[in-house]
Amino acid sequence: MRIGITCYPTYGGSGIVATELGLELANRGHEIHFISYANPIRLDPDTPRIHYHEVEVSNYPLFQFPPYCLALASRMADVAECYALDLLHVHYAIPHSIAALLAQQMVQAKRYLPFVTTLHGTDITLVGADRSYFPITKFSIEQSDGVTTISEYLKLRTEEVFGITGDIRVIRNFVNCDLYKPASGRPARRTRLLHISNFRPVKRALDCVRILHRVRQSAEAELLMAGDGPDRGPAEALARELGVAGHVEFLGKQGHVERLLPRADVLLLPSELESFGLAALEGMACGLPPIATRVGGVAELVTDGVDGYLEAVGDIEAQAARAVSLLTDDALYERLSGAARRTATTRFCSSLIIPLYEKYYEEVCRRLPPRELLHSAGV
Ligand code: GMT
Repeated sequence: MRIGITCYPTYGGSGIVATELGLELANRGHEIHFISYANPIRLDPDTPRIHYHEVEVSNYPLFQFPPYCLALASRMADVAECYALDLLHVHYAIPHSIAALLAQQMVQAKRYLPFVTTLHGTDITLVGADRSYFPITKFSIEQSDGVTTISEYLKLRTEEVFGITGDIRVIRNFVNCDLYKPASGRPARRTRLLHISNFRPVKRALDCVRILHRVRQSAEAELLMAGDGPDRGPAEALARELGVAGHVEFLGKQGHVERLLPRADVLLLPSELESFGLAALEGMACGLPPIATRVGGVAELVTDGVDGYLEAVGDIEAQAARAVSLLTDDALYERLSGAARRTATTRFCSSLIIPLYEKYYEEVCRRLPPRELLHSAGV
């Protein structure tokens, strides 16, 4: 198929899923066209069958807010025409879904261009539910030819929050288990906790520093903090205040997470809310048991006590106690680490999940309105 993919190209789960999906689809023979304002961070544009089309948003003194959505819609329609795209697949509803709807209408004199919207989390739970975006988010979901969510939890939230009654398909996050794998010959001594996020308040990055501080009262430990965002400065300040700054390394944004993960032992995901928890899955594929919070769709990934731990949001004592036992009990660690890798390979490996997207695309294209109907409706 010839597929146009639009996502936020910056650090963030939805952009990462969209990029990895495009790369996996290209490897399986599809022609993929990324349409966005910048090259997605994990994208290597030299990959065969991958194309990148930049959206240029020109600014004019009259515009207080440059209309990115309109420039994106124009580019989508243009790319769809030039490269005879079969389908647009947009990640994160706002504003990508509306841009796809506009692009669909721009080309409809010639043909029907279907679009699939994948909802990732904050587009529903935070931004979409905001009063100013609610009606248009609901409208764009209803107008999509196909809608997927990354967890059962998010599907239920979408139905609850927006009163959506149409079909929503759950296709969970995935990981390439050949690329994300445990390090061979892991050192016997385990001391490294790792947190990866965009440091937005919802991630509770400061909790990681508090957990490290508590863990160090009974075990040797250090903390790697990968990523960047609004809570990085406050987390650095807290590490100094708690006297653990010498044991926390802030790594900034990381291009190759698959190289970083196998250097750590335990993954911390203390989020306030997480529709799935891609960082935990990538860690599990590398054999890192996650210590996560029992929120959103995380329980669809992590089975408490089997392949990781789930604790209450903000319960530093409980999360630190889990970290101490994983760092100090060899048998426990081996059991959870092996189970974490098994969960990734048997349930969330890209080889299992990508075919679900392919089948869904075929299904969406098959149920397009018949040509005669479109003609009689003036399309
Ligand atoms: O929270 C993020 O890291 C960004 C956010 C996004 O929409 O870009 O991530 C969401 O999508 C990820 C990929 O599908 C999920 O694994 C995350 O759980 C989800 N984040 C939240 O729901 C807070």
